[in-house]
Amino acid sequence: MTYDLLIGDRSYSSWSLRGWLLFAAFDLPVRVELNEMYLDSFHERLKAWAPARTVPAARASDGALWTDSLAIAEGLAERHPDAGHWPADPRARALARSITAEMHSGFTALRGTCTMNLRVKWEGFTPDEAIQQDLERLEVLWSAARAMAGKGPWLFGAYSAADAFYAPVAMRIAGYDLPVSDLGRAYVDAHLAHAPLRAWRAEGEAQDRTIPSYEMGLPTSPFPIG
Ligand SMILES: N[C@@H](CCC(=O)N[C@@H](CS)C(=O)NCC(=O)O)C(=O)O
Repeated sequence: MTYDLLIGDRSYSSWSLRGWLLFAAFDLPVRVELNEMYLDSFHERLKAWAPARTVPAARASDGALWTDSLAIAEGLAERHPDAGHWPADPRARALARSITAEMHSGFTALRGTCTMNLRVKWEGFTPDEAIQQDLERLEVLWSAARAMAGKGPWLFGAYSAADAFYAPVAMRIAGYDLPVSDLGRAYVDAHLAHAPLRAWRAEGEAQDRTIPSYEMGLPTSPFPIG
């Protein structure tokens, strides 16, 4: 079985990052096709992946098509049960699925205001009340995962799909210098040191495209991955 994955710009597309990590962090080879987001060619190319309308989208060589990151997680877990997308323990697996689904459907203030940008660190960003509530919720979920399964650095011991889904939020915490607990900081640092994520970011830097709508109008310093 081989796979193709359609992604957007690595520096900005948080959903693409999740989708790609579901392959790369689980040693599943995938052929990647990048299309620069929001150009006419991006929307044009997506038509060939219909009914996909957004990235990521993944296609298997047997014709199966997943048009959403959570569907990619479940599709790969179903086809590669030993790859480790979900924890082996049923209770941990239930929690991992729950917090992954919550990331997929929630955290709208944090995700909406603090768009992922792997090109710079923003200086002087002040989180509003809604973002602070999202950060508090993150701590609740991360602590619950650790209490059930975790010796760290990952939420459920070994890297799981839950970590792939929380990787972009970890990048936002790093890139906007958002306040988190020591436990949260250690988790963010684990993502910053994660080899697949570093490789993804380096490729985004090599692409060297700035999308103006992702600019915050704040002073910047280098993004904290070397
Ligand atoms: N629910 C989707 C969300 C994907 C999504 O919103 N992707 C953005 C890029 S990060 C996109 O393709 N936007 C293009 C558009 O909305 O036209 C998933 O989890 O895969």
